[in-house]
Parts: sequence; structure tokens; C-alpha cells
Amino acid sequence: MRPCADTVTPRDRTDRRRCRILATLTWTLLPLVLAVATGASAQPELTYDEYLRLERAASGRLLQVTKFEPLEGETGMLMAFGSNFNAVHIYRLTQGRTEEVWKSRPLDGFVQELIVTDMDGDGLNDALVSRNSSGRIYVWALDGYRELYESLPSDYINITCFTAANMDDDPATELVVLANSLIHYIDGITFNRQWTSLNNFEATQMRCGDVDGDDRMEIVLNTGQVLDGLTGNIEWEDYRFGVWIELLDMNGDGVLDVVTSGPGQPLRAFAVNFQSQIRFQ
Ligand SMILES: [Ca+2]
Ligand SMILES: [Ca+2]
Ligand SMILES: [Ca+2]
Ligand SMILES: [Ca+2]
Repeated sequence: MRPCADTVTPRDRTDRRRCRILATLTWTLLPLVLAVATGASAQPELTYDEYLRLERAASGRLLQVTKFEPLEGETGMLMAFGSNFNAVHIYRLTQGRTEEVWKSRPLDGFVQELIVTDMDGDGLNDALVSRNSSGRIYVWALDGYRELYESLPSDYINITCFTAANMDDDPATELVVLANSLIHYIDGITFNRQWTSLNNFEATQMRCGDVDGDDRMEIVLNTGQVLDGLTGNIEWEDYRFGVWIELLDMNGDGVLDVVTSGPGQPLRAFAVNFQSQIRFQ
């Protein structure tokens, strides 16, 4: 395969994206690439969202590091990370070169997790979100890195995990935050708190998706609860999941499954729509 730089024009983001997907699949998921080349070449290419889910599931566990594509089609990738001096840095990585392009003001508490997400729901990532050890949340626009939101010091004492997903009828993505043992939805455009759970939860990782195929979103907690995304009611909790969870369709029925593992643990997968563990044999 030729390097991406030889085949991609600077402003053609679609080709660059395809090139990155292909390169990632080739070098990290060679068996899948071979399977596609030999038997499944007629299948449509992964959507970007599928690719991101795959990449997240296969990525490292440095929660303070995330990455995103340059918005204007420049070469390279942008990496954001939280430093031990309570700041977020953005570096641009190109072939053989790393340069800092932005640094935040000093934040309250150290960065525990950074995510990049699509706050306005138009399909393109537009925001960088940080949760900090002080219980604060910070949001910056990817376009120019202006600060869009910071939670008040009095809002939350402790945030144990968060994610981003569209959980309701408005097109904006919600920040789904487990803070002070309650789950909150924060609208990604107005940053108003739109919903808070009645029950307490203690998870350290969560993901959101339609895991039972009913066209409604669920919240999946690594403690094993699967919650209806509109009511917060527990829909299933027969198993305790591992430390790490991701949502991928593992049995090929078109419905997301819960894939989980933890230190020293084997991978397990659960089909919530069948309320059972998936047996690979
Ligand atoms: Ca967007
Ligand atoms: Ca929404
Ligand atoms: Ca559902
Ligand atoms: Ca499935």
C-alpha cells in the first residue's frame, strides 16, 4: 500500500478519511482486511461511526488522550491530552513531526478523561470535552478552541465517568455524566441539564446505544445495569460487566452488543436483545 500522503489531496477530507480507515484496518486488523478482500468485497465500507466504534474498542486505555482530524483538511492528525499541570494541550502530528498548536488556561483539577464529539448532531465532530478531578466539565470548540462551556464548581463534586450520545428527541448530542452517583444529561448546544436519574449508580465506565433494537437509546453501565435512556428504568442486570465496555454488534444481527473485559479477564460479549451471553464457538 502506498502511504496516505501520496494519494490524498489536501482538501479532500473524504478521501483522507477513507485512507486513514484503510491504513488502520490494514495494519491493526489485517485478518479483517483479508476477509473483506477475499470474500466480502461487495459489502459497503464501514461508516465513520462504525469505524470510530471499532477504533475505540481497539484503542489503548489512556483516557486523558484523544485525537481528531484537522477541520480544514490539513495533513496529519490532532492529538489532545491533559497534562499533569492541569491543562489541555493540542498537538498536531505529521510525519516525523509534533508541534503544539494550542494550550488551555489552567483548569480546576487534573484531566481525568478527554473525548471528542459531535455536539450539534450534524455528523461532524465539533467539540473537545474534559472531565476533571475537581468534578468540573469543560467544553471547547474544535474550530479555534474557544471555550463553549464549563460547569460550575457547585454542580458536581465527583464525576466517575461520562460519554456523549443523542439521548432524546432534539438533534443535539447530550453529555451523559455520572456525577454524584446520579446520571445527568447535559444538552450539547444549550448546556442546560435536561434530565437527572432518580436512582444512584456507581459505574466507572458507560456507553450509550440502542442495545435491544427497539429504536430507543439505552445507557449501559460497566456495573452491569442496562437502563432505558428516556426513563432511567433498569431493563436488564443479570451480569456484572468488566472494567471496560464498548458497544459493537458481535453476533451480526444488526443490534449493538455489550463487549467487555478487564485486567486479566477474557473478552465477553452480551446480547442485551436476547438477555444472554454470546458464546463464540
Ligand atoms: Ca457537529
Ligand atoms: Ca438530543
Ligand atoms: Ca433500545
Ligand atoms: Ca448483536
